[in-house]
Amino acid sequence: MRSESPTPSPDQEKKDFLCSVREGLRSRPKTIPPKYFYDAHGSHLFDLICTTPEYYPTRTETAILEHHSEEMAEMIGTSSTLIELGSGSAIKTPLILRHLSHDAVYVPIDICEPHLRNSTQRLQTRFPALKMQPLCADYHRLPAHAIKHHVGRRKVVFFPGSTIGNCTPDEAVTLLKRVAALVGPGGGLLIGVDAKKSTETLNAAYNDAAGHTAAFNRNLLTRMQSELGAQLDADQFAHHAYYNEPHGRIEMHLVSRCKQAIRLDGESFEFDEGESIHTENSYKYSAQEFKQLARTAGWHLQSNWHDENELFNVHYLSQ
Ligand code: AVJ
Repeated sequence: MRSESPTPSPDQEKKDFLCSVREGLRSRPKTIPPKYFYDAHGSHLFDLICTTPEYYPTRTETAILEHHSEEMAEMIGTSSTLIELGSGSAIKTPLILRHLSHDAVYVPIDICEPHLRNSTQRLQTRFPALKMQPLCADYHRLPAHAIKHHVGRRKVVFFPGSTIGNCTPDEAVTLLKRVAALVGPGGGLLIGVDAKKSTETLNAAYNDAAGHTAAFNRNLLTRMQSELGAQLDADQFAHHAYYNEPHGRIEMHLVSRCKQAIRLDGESFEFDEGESIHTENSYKYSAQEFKQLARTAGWHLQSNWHDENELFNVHYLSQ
Protein backbone atom coordinates (compact mmCIF):
# COMPACT_ATOMS: atom_id res chain seq x y z
CA MET A 1 0.00 0.00 0.00
CA ARG A 2 1.37 3.40 -0.89
CA SER A 3 -0.20 6.81 -0.60
CA GLU A 4 -0.01 8.95 -3.71
CA SER A 5 0.28 12.67 -3.98
CA PRO A 6 -1.36 15.13 -4.33
CA THR A 7 -2.35 15.10 -0.66
CA PRO A 8 -3.76 18.57 0.06
CA SER A 9 -1.67 20.28 2.74
CA PRO A 10 -3.46 21.25 5.99
CA ASP A 11 -2.74 24.88 5.10
CA GLN A 12 -4.35 24.59 1.69
CA GLU A 13 -7.35 22.81 3.17
CA LYS A 14 -7.84 25.57 5.70
CA LYS A 15 -7.58 28.22 2.99
CA ASP A 16 -10.17 26.39 0.88
CA PHE A 17 -12.49 26.12 3.87
CA LEU A 18 -12.11 29.82 4.70
CA CYS A 19 -12.68 30.91 1.08
CA SER A 20 -15.73 28.67 0.68
CA VAL A 21 -17.30 29.81 3.96
CA ARG A 22 -16.62 33.49 3.26
CA GLU A 23 -18.01 33.25 -0.24
CA GLY A 24 -20.98 31.19 0.95
CA LEU A 25 -21.90 33.60 3.74
CA ARG A 26 -21.70 36.53 1.31
CA SER A 27 -24.20 34.84 -1.06
CA ARG A 28 -27.96 35.11 -0.79
CA PRO A 29 -29.26 32.71 0.31
CA LYS A 30 -26.25 31.91 2.48
CA THR A 31 -24.73 28.50 1.76
CA ILE A 32 -21.81 26.27 2.75
CA PRO A 33 -20.89 23.27 0.54
CA PRO A 34 -21.59 19.88 2.17
CA LYS A 35 -18.09 18.54 1.55
CA TYR A 36 -16.98 20.48 4.66
CA PHE A 37 -19.08 18.20 6.86
CA TYR A 38 -16.37 15.56 6.62
CA ASP A 39 -13.53 16.35 8.98
CA ALA A 40 -12.61 13.46 11.32
CA HIS A 41 -15.45 14.27 13.73
CA GLY A 42 -17.97 14.86 10.94
CA SER A 43 -17.03 11.57 9.28
CA HIS A 44 -17.56 9.85 12.62
CA LEU A 45 -20.97 11.53 13.00
CA PHE A 46 -21.88 10.39 9.51
CA ASP A 47 -21.04 6.81 10.49
CA LEU A 48 -23.37 7.22 13.49
CA ILE A 49 -26.16 8.54 11.23
CA CYS A 50 -25.81 5.37 9.18
CA THR A 51 -26.59 3.26 12.27
CA THR A 52 -29.87 5.04 13.11
CA PRO A 53 -33.17 3.27 12.41
CA GLU A 54 -34.42 6.28 10.42
CA TYR A 55 -31.51 6.56 7.99
CA TYR A 56 -32.45 3.74 5.60
CA PRO A 57 -30.05 4.45 2.67
CA THR A 58 -26.93 2.79 4.09
CA ARG A 59 -28.48 -0.44 5.29
CA THR A 60 -30.67 -0.68 2.18
CA GLU A 61 -27.74 -0.21 -0.18
CA THR A 62 -25.63 -2.61 1.89
CA ALA A 63 -28.33 -5.29 1.59
CA ILE A 64 -28.49 -4.75 -2.18
CA LEU A 65 -24.71 -5.14 -2.42
CA GLU A 66 -24.80 -8.20 -0.17
CA HIS A 67 -27.30 -9.91 -2.43
CA HIS A 68 -25.91 -8.94 -5.82
CA SER A 69 -22.19 -8.26 -5.43
CA GLU A 70 -21.19 -11.40 -7.26
CA GLU A 71 -23.10 -10.27 -10.32
CA MET A 72 -21.68 -6.77 -9.89
CA ALA A 73 -18.12 -8.12 -9.74
CA GLU A 74 -18.80 -10.06 -12.92
CA MET A 75 -19.71 -6.82 -14.67
CA ILE A 76 -16.58 -5.14 -13.29
CA GLY A 77 -14.61 -8.02 -14.84
CA THR A 78 -11.15 -9.45 -14.28
CA SER A 79 -7.91 -7.46 -14.20
CA SER A 80 -9.83 -4.31 -13.50
CA THR A 81 -9.00 -1.22 -11.51
CA LEU A 82 -11.76 -0.28 -9.09
CA ILE A 83 -11.73 3.40 -8.15
CA GLU A 84 -13.89 4.42 -5.20
CA LEU A 85 -14.88 8.10 -5.01
CA GLY A 86 -15.22 9.48 -1.48
CA SER A 87 -14.38 6.12 0.04
CA GLY A 88 -14.69 7.36 3.66
CA SER A 89 -14.82 4.37 5.99
CA ALA A 90 -15.25 2.08 2.96
CA ILE A 91 -17.61 -0.14 4.94
CA LYS A 92 -19.45 -1.48 1.87
CA THR A 93 -16.33 -2.00 -0.22
CA PRO A 94 -15.48 -5.53 1.06
CA LEU A 95 -18.78 -6.73 -0.38
CA ILE A 96 -17.37 -5.99 -3.84
CA LEU A 97 -13.70 -6.71 -3.18
CA ARG A 98 -14.44 -10.25 -1.96
CA HIS A 99 -15.55 -11.20 -5.47
CA LEU A 100 -12.83 -9.43 -7.48
CA SER A 101 -10.02 -11.36 -9.16
CA HIS A 102 -6.66 -11.35 -7.37
CA ASP A 103 -5.06 -9.14 -9.99
CA ALA A 104 -7.55 -6.34 -9.40
CA VAL A 105 -6.32 -2.98 -8.14
CA TYR A 106 -8.30 -0.89 -5.70
CA VAL A 107 -7.90 2.91 -5.67
CA PRO A 108 -9.81 4.57 -2.80
CA ILE A 109 -10.06 8.36 -3.10
CA ASP A 110 -11.03 10.55 -0.14
CA ILE A 111 -10.32 14.06 1.16
CA CYS A 112 -10.06 12.90 4.77
CA GLU A 113 -6.52 11.55 5.19
CA PRO A 114 -6.93 9.68 8.52
CA HIS A 115 -10.10 8.02 7.28
CA LEU A 116 -8.40 7.03 4.04
CA ARG A 117 -5.35 5.62 5.80
CA ASN A 118 -7.32 3.63 8.38
CA SER A 119 -9.82 2.18 5.97
CA THR A 120 -7.18 1.20 3.41
CA GLN A 121 -5.15 -0.51 6.12
CA ARG A 122 -8.19 -2.43 7.26
CA LEU A 123 -9.02 -3.53 3.71
CA GLN A 124 -5.42 -4.44 2.92
CA THR A 125 -5.34 -6.71 5.98
CA ARG A 126 -8.51 -8.42 4.90
CA PHE A 127 -7.53 -8.67 1.20
CA PRO A 128 -3.74 -9.06 1.24
CA ALA A 129 -3.58 -10.15 -2.40
CA LEU A 130 -5.23 -7.04 -3.78
CA LYS A 131 -3.06 -4.10 -4.77
CA MET A 132 -4.27 -0.88 -3.14
CA GLN A 133 -3.31 2.64 -4.13
CA PRO A 134 -5.07 5.17 -1.87
CA LEU A 135 -5.28 8.69 -3.22
CA CYS A 136 -5.95 11.58 -0.85
CA ALA A 137 -7.78 14.09 -3.02
CA ASP A 138 -10.99 15.96 -3.60
CA TYR A 139 -12.57 13.89 -6.35
CA HIS A 140 -14.44 16.97 -7.61
CA ARG A 141 -11.09 18.32 -8.72
CA LEU A 142 -9.60 15.12 -10.00
CA PRO A 143 -7.98 15.52 -13.42
CA ALA A 144 -8.67 12.78 -15.98
CA HIS A 145 -5.02 11.63 -15.81
CA ALA A 146 -5.05 11.23 -11.98
CA ILE A 147 -5.26 7.44 -12.18
CA LYS A 148 -2.01 6.44 -13.80
CA HIS A 149 -0.25 3.12 -14.43
CA HIS A 150 -3.46 1.35 -15.37
CA VAL A 151 -2.97 1.12 -19.12
CA GLY A 152 -4.75 -1.87 -20.59
CA ARG A 153 -6.93 -2.40 -17.53
CA ARG A 154 -10.61 -1.71 -17.41
CA LYS A 155 -11.31 1.09 -14.97
CA VAL A 156 -14.55 1.05 -13.02
CA VAL A 157 -15.62 3.76 -10.64
CA PHE A 158 -17.49 2.67 -7.51
CA PHE A 159 -19.58 5.56 -6.19
CA PRO A 160 -21.91 4.21 -3.50
CA GLY A 161 -23.95 5.99 -0.84
CA SER A 162 -25.95 8.27 -3.15
CA THR A 163 -23.26 10.90 -2.78
CA ILE A 164 -24.21 12.02 -6.31
CA GLY A 165 -27.37 13.38 -4.62
CA ASN A 166 -25.31 16.29 -3.28
CA CYS A 167 -24.98 17.59 -6.85
CA THR A 168 -27.73 19.48 -8.64
CA PRO A 169 -28.86 17.52 -11.72
CA ASP A 170 -26.66 19.79 -13.90
CA GLU A 171 -23.66 19.25 -11.65
CA ALA A 172 -24.39 15.52 -11.62
CA VAL A 173 -24.20 15.44 -15.43
CA THR A 174 -20.88 17.30 -15.28
CA LEU A 175 -19.52 14.89 -12.66
CA LEU A 176 -20.72 11.85 -14.63
CA LYS A 177 -18.97 13.20 -17.75
CA ARG A 178 -15.76 13.64 -15.77
CA VAL A 179 -16.05 10.11 -14.41
CA ALA A 180 -16.43 8.95 -18.03
CA ALA A 181 -13.22 10.79 -18.93
CA LEU A 182 -11.47 9.26 -15.90
CA VAL A 183 -12.30 5.64 -16.76
CA GLY A 184 -12.04 6.07 -20.53
CA PRO A 185 -13.64 3.96 -23.26
CA GLY A 186 -14.75 0.55 -22.02
CA GLY A 187 -14.87 1.79 -18.45
CA GLY A 188 -17.75 1.37 -16.05
CA LEU A 189 -19.58 2.98 -13.19
CA LEU A 190 -21.21 1.20 -10.25
CA ILE A 191 -23.27 3.83 -8.49
CA GLY A 192 -25.75 3.94 -5.61
CA VAL A 193 -28.65 6.35 -5.93
CA ASP A 194 -31.33 7.10 -3.36
CA ALA A 195 -34.87 6.92 -4.74
CA LYS A 196 -37.90 9.19 -4.42
CA LYS A 197 -40.32 8.05 -1.71
CA SER A 198 -42.79 9.42 0.84
CA THR A 199 -42.00 12.78 2.40
CA GLU A 200 -42.54 11.22 5.80
CA THR A 201 -39.84 8.57 5.31
CA LEU A 202 -37.43 11.11 3.85
CA ASN A 203 -37.97 13.70 6.58
CA ALA A 204 -37.45 11.07 9.28
CA ALA A 205 -34.17 9.95 7.69
CA TYR A 206 -32.72 13.46 8.04
CA ASN A 207 -34.16 14.15 11.49
CA ASP A 208 -33.12 11.08 13.48
CA ALA A 209 -34.31 10.93 17.06
CA ALA A 210 -30.79 10.42 18.42
CA GLY A 211 -29.83 13.81 16.97
CA HIS A 212 -26.80 12.60 14.98
CA THR A 213 -27.89 14.42 11.82
CA ALA A 214 -28.37 17.63 13.80
CA ALA A 215 -24.90 17.23 15.32
CA PHE A 216 -23.47 16.50 11.87
CA ASN A 217 -25.02 19.68 10.47
CA ARG A 218 -23.91 21.80 13.43
CA ASN A 219 -20.37 20.39 13.25
CA LEU A 220 -19.86 22.89 10.42
CA LEU A 221 -20.25 25.69 12.97
CA THR A 222 -17.82 24.04 15.39
CA ARG A 223 -15.29 23.61 12.57
CA MET A 224 -15.65 27.29 11.67
CA GLN A 225 -14.92 28.20 15.28
CA SER A 226 -11.98 25.90 15.88
CA GLU A 227 -10.32 25.99 12.46
CA LEU A 228 -11.14 29.48 11.19
CA GLY A 229 -11.46 31.31 14.50
CA ALA A 230 -15.02 32.33 13.61
CA GLN A 231 -16.93 34.08 16.39
CA LEU A 232 -20.42 32.66 16.57
CA ASP A 233 -22.90 31.18 18.98
CA ALA A 234 -23.50 27.64 17.76
CA ASP A 235 -26.44 27.20 20.16
CA GLN A 236 -28.27 29.96 18.32
CA PHE A 237 -28.48 27.89 15.13
CA ALA A 238 -31.03 25.10 14.72
CA HIS A 239 -30.83 22.03 12.50
CA HIS A 240 -33.57 22.05 9.88
CA ALA A 241 -33.99 19.33 7.25
CA TYR A 242 -37.02 18.76 5.03
CA TYR A 243 -38.00 17.20 1.70
CA ASN A 244 -38.51 19.84 -0.97
CA GLU A 245 -40.82 17.82 -3.18
CA PRO A 246 -40.99 20.12 -6.23
CA HIS A 247 -37.18 19.97 -6.43
CA GLY A 248 -37.00 16.27 -5.50
CA ARG A 249 -34.42 16.92 -2.82
CA ILE A 250 -33.81 16.97 0.91
CA GLU A 251 -32.53 20.36 2.04
CA MET A 252 -30.50 20.82 5.20
CA HIS A 253 -30.20 24.22 6.81
CA LEU A 254 -28.76 25.86 9.89
CA VAL A 255 -31.44 28.32 10.92
CA SER A 256 -30.63 31.35 13.04
CA ARG A 257 -32.76 31.39 16.18
CA CYS A 258 -32.36 35.17 16.55
CA LYS A 259 -30.94 38.28 14.94
CA GLN A 260 -27.19 37.82 15.25
CA ALA A 261 -23.86 37.99 13.46
CA ILE A 262 -21.00 35.64 12.65
CA ARG A 263 -17.59 37.31 12.69
CA LEU A 264 -15.03 35.73 10.40
CA ASP A 265 -11.60 37.03 9.43
CA GLY A 266 -12.52 40.68 10.11
CA GLU A 267 -15.87 40.45 8.34
CA SER A 268 -19.31 40.46 9.93
CA PHE A 269 -22.14 38.34 8.50
CA GLU A 270 -25.57 39.44 9.70
CA PHE A 271 -28.46 37.03 10.22
CA ASP A 272 -32.12 37.87 10.67
CA GLU A 273 -34.12 35.63 12.96
CA GLY A 274 -35.14 32.59 10.88
CA GLU A 275 -32.51 33.22 8.21
CA SER A 276 -30.60 30.09 7.27
CA ILE A 277 -27.35 28.76 5.91
CA HIS A 278 -28.23 26.15 3.30
CA THR A 279 -25.76 23.35 4.01
CA GLU A 280 -26.86 20.43 1.85
CA ASN A 281 -29.05 19.20 -0.96
CA SER A 282 -29.68 15.51 -1.29
CA TYR A 283 -31.44 14.79 -4.60
CA LYS A 284 -33.56 11.68 -5.01
CA TYR A 285 -34.04 9.96 -8.38
CA SER A 286 -36.30 7.20 -9.58
CA ALA A 287 -34.45 4.52 -11.55
CA GLN A 288 -35.91 5.92 -14.77
CA GLU A 289 -34.90 9.50 -13.93
CA PHE A 290 -31.36 8.50 -13.16
CA LYS A 291 -31.06 6.43 -16.30
CA GLN A 292 -32.02 9.52 -18.33
CA LEU A 293 -29.60 11.74 -16.44
CA ALA A 294 -26.74 9.29 -16.97
CA ARG A 295 -27.57 9.02 -20.66
CA THR A 296 -27.15 12.79 -20.98
CA ALA A 297 -23.60 12.25 -19.70
CA GLY A 298 -22.92 9.48 -22.23
CA TRP A 299 -23.53 6.47 -19.98
CA HIS A 300 -25.67 3.46 -20.78
CA LEU A 301 -27.47 1.46 -18.12
CA GLN A 302 -26.39 -2.19 -18.11
CA SER A 303 -27.99 -3.40 -14.89
CA ASN A 304 -30.07 -2.12 -12.02
CA TRP A 305 -30.56 -3.66 -8.60
CA HIS A 306 -32.86 -2.48 -5.83
CA ASP A 307 -34.54 -3.58 -2.62
CA GLU A 308 -38.10 -4.89 -2.66
CA ASN A 309 -39.53 -1.51 -1.65
CA GLU A 310 -37.41 0.36 -4.23
CA LEU A 311 -36.05 2.70 -1.60
CA PHE A 312 -32.63 2.64 -3.22
CA ASN A 313 -31.06 1.75 -6.57
CA VAL A 314 -27.63 0.50 -7.54
CA HIS A 315 -26.83 0.93 -11.25
CA TYR A 316 -24.08 -0.47 -13.41
CA LEU A 317 -23.39 1.83 -16.34
CA SER A 318 -20.99 1.55 -19.21
CA GLN A 319 -19.92 4.01 -21.87
C1 AVJ B 1 -23.57 11.11 2.00
C2 AVJ B 1 -24.62 12.80 0.74
C3 AVJ B 1 -25.46 10.58 0.66
O1 AVJ B 1 -27.43 12.93 1.45
O2 AVJ B 1 -28.07 11.25 2.64
C4 AVJ B 1 -26.82 12.15 5.62
C5 AVJ B 1 -25.32 12.84 3.65
N1 AVJ B 1 -26.66 14.24 5.20
N2 AVJ B 1 -27.58 12.81 6.48
C6 AVJ B 1 -27.20 12.02 2.24
C7 AVJ B 1 -26.25 13.05 4.79
C8 AVJ B 1 -27.46 14.07 6.23
C9 AVJ B 1 -25.76 11.80 2.70
N3 AVJ B 1 -24.86 11.60 1.54
